[in-house]
Amino acid sequence: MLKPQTTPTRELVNLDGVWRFATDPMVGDAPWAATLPGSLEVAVPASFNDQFVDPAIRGHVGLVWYQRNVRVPRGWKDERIVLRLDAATHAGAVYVDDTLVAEHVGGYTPFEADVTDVVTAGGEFRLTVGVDNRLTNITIPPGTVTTGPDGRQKQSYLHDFYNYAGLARSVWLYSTPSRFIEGVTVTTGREGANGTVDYRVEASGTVRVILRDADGGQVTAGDGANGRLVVPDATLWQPGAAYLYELEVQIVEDGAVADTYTLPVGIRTVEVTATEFLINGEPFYFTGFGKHEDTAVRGKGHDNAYLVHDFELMNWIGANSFRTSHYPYAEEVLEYADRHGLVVIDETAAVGLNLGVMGGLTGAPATPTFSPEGCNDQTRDAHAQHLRELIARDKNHPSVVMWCIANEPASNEDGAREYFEPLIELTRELDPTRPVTIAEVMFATSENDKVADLLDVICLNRYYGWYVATGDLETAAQYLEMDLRAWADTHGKPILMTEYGADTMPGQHSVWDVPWTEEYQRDYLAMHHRIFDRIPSFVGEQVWNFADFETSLGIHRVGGNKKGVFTRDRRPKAAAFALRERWRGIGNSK
Ligand code: GCB
Repeated sequence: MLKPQTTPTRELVNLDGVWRFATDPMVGDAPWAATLPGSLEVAVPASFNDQFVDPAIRGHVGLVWYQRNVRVPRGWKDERIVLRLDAATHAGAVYVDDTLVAEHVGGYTPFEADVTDVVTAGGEFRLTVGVDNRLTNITIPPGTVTTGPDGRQKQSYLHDFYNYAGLARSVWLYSTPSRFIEGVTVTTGREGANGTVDYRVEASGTVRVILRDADGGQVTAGDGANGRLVVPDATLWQPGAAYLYELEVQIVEDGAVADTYTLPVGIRTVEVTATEFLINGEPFYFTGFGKHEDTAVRGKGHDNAYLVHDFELMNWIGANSFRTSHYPYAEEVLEYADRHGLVVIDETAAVGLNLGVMGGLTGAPATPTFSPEGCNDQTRDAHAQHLRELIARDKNHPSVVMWCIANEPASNEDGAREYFEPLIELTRELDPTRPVTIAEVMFATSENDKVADLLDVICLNRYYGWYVATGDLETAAQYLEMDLRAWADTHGKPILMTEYGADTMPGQHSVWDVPWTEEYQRDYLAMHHRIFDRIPSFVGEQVWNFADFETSLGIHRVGGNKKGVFTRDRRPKAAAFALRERWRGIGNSK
């Protein structure tokens, strides 16, 4: 599914704005059949939760309803008309007047409906979207809904960020000709100084492609739905030095262009050896963060000002990469990374597939994660579907260099291999060009882990000096080094630290190693860096987290997770300056 765009043959209407809103208890049986009752309105794109002060809305579990009227441009009489939602978290049902036109499960990937037959050019329709925020053992991410004594539903989940929901990304109405380009896939390579662009177009009709350089000059062209374009003396897409060509795809009918779509193309290669992560054949060392889509009031709502500011801060601090922890981010984020040369580890929403963590934290006997009541075949089917949608959406982004198919699953438990092996195979089948990884939980060691040999890169989330050996950086350093060396010796694969971090309250200070102080966060990170620099197969460090973020309520969190190097409103803590010194010195490779 192509991201909609305006071209000489396509038009695009953005439906963001302030919509009518109601939660399920406020509406009758068929809320789509009439104007929603009440006077509530809600901003789109944004999670609904924090926009309201009523706790019953913020914490509502179940369906919420979004509605607005839409006028179809009058010039679209002979066009194919499509309604597209960039995301509905976690499931959406879309009605055009009284007709259900689309249903979708999975909160972070787009979906669309061909509405040509149910709307009229020049006419108006009532667009209603029911959004369900419930997570169960067969959704990705998983969760549990229970019913309290008063009949109210309660949502619990095993991931450490607030279950923001709603329409957090844009909604669009767009037109295409009736004969249209459905999909484009590009993979790029190098032959000496030349670049190669292998392309595959899904379309009925005669296909022609034109490749232009960044100045708009034609480089080469090709005929047919599949082919290889050769770019003499190609300018590569490189970390920190992005360069994008443009592939214009056309359907040509009787000598005229019937449809056209333009895709930015970065020519680059990614490979992994036993000790290195290579981009364009050069060793790449990741510096950066695990991030979140999280800001005050908007929740997970995509916001272009935060997009720009976050990338500016990452550039300031010397971060060359980030992981889309713990779900696919808005496509605008990847497009920006493509244009600005940031390297992305693209993660699925499979977070919290780990019932053992719960046991570990509460002292309760752990329930097996991979079991009929836990993550079962249906969960895996949902996970597979999510992978298909993610890779279909993100496969063409040069910034994306690796798929992370889960965060901290119980890869040490029985059943993990049976659960993950088919998903890893599926990922490779869908995209043979990028390495595959999982971010490994601390309970999964080089000895008891059941999936690491199937992965290309070992990504480790570790909290020595925080959850383990709290306040004792010397002991923490010993544990860390033992752990990393054991992984290096056992697997012979590159190792990337995808999480290490310490909660920090800005303004707390101490001359000793006192957790929560700004000095402790700084020294904790410095201790890690000393150890990382001793491990030859180490390929990068991504601190947890870029910024403080909202979590569910609990005794382990004070106003959310405070492991940010920046506060939630993006002010630097002391550690930011220390990281800047290290990372600006490292550049892209060590
Ligand atoms: C983790 C998780 C991350 C949490 C973090 C923490 O291991 O992957 O989602 O936020 O630890 O701060 O506890």
